[in-house]
Amino acid sequence: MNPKSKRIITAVVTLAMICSTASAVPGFAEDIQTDSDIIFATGFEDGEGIEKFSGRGENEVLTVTDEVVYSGSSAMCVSERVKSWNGPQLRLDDICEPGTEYMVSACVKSQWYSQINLSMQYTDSEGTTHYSNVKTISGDQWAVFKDVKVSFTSDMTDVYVYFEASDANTKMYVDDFELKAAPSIPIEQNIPSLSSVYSDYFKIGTAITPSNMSSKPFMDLVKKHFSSSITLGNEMKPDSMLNKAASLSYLDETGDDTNPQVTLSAAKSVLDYCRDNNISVRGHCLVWHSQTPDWFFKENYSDDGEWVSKEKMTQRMENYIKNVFELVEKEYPTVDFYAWDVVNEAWTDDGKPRTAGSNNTRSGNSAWVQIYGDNSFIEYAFKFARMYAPKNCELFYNDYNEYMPQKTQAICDMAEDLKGKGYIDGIGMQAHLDVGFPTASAFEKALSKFAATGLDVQITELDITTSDKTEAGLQKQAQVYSDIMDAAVKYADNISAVVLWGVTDDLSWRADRIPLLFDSDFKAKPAFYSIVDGLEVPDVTTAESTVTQLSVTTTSATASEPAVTTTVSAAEPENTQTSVTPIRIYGDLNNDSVVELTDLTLMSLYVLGDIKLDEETLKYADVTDDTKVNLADLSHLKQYICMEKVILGPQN
Ligand code: 9MR
Repeated sequence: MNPKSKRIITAVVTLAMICSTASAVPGFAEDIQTDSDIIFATGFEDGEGIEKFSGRGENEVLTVTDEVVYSGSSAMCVSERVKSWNGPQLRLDDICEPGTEYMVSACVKSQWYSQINLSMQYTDSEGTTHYSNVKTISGDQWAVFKDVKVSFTSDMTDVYVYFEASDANTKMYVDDFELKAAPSIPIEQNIPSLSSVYSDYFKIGTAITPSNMSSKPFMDLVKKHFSSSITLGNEMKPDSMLNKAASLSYLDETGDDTNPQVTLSAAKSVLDYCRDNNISVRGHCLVWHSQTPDWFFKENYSDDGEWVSKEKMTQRMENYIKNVFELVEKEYPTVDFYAWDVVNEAWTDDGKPRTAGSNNTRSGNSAWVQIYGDNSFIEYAFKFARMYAPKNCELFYNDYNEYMPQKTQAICDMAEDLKGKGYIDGIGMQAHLDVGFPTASAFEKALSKFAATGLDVQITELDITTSDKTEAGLQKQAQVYSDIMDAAVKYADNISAVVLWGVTDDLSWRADRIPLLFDSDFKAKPAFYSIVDGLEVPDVTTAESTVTQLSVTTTSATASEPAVTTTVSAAEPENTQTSVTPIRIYGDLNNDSVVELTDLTLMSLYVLGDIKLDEETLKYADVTDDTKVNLADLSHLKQYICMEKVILGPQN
């Protein structure tokens, strides 16, 4: 059914549901818990609380200072840092409970301009230590981390929260540290369930990680809206599944260095949840240049070893894929792994294989290309996946920026070839989008080409960023979400699943540009309503209330298509005490106050002659400051994005 024609019933139903919520759920407002338990808090006045912190390296000295403070008269000073990862840490598993969500607030400053990370460390049940950045703030002023959510599970030990700064050899200061239990906020029960609303079209799913499971409201949202499909955000990627210690032991015992051993330990809590709640899983992902350890590709499984030969790597790849499918079948025989991303992100935006090398040395490089010389490893991966995957499991190629014309073509060509060989079932469009780029029609164009291959298509990682966090910005985001979902419904016959990359904005990988359907208080955003309005709500009866469907006609609002060269309104400054007027920076082509891949994409489209840029944008695109915008600027911007130390724009 045409999605537009379905906009008859439920724009109003939704409105009725929102309006009815307060009265339909008695005492709803009062139920929201706003007070939280403080576990530990200190402003370091007179050195109070400093003994709870320790240095992460061997050298740091933690003292009380009155020279650099955020509030009061004291702060903690961390000196003698010799590495960027040196900094203060606080052990959590001594003072917090597993499976419970906490919030950390702190003001942190580096002596000079720096990128400051609030991160976590834990040791898993197999003794491996893991580190993850939870939130990053850059600048030369105090970074104010406010209510950053942290949690851990019962199989994690030696759990720490810590701060690090990208520059070594500088002092760090911490003030107003607070650790408290997160409040449990009830979710909105009286809104339609996304999975149900779209049940006639395709599965609706999301990506979660084990730490999300500590939040009851978060998991309530998962259950209500995304219970048709779950992807593990990180825990079924090669670096989580490949078990180096077991692979080395196997090599020791057998002399065979072609049989990498695998584990599902990182994925356990989420997979147990899917099993217990009968939720289907998208396996993500088997073969990828990123989040894959170097030792997998090296002689003797040594990070510093020589690259192995193509023949040996093909044997390793076959055994690895076989071992993953066998382990999944052994440990989770009842879980429906209905799809697997067999190969992830192998084509560049201009439709070429990636550059050979280690992604761990230089971001974006591919060890697969290093060994095979080209993208011929893709066919091997699909061939082995087909050999070892269960019959009902669909095998996908998955990628981002799928709408870049040369990339679309490269994926279609590859897919046609693999389809002819019977190896591939579907194409995954990650769909990490922004309100300013690409247009929904550009996205739909790629979707239509993928659909034309006759393969299944899935939108696998949908999120749409906006830097404008005002009501107008949220409305624009809602419109783009609506346009993308309309395109998906239009091609519903070819699409089996649409998966969001996360649930609430604050826990998204792109949290600073609030790309998801629910906010940090678990409330549905305009984007949510924009994608349910116009579709029938199958059954909205909830334990709390019954909503009557109204048969009143309404029309949906339309917004003009976002132009490529957007005039972006000021990004809302986050985690700063006073608001600042954003200044346009060199390299920021879409004027959203950050320089990142979207800007690179825009620049490459311009350099290829596919789009035009206005004069103002061209000024900021001239990152080499030579009054031209050409390949040199593209390469310069790419270096910057790959974290190489280059200056964008005029040198002074
Ligand atoms: O969501 C993932 C984030 O937590 C990781 O830090 C990041 C590191 O590569 O990977 C994210 O997931 C990626 C996904 O696996 C593939 N497509 C892009 C996603 C965002 O980077």
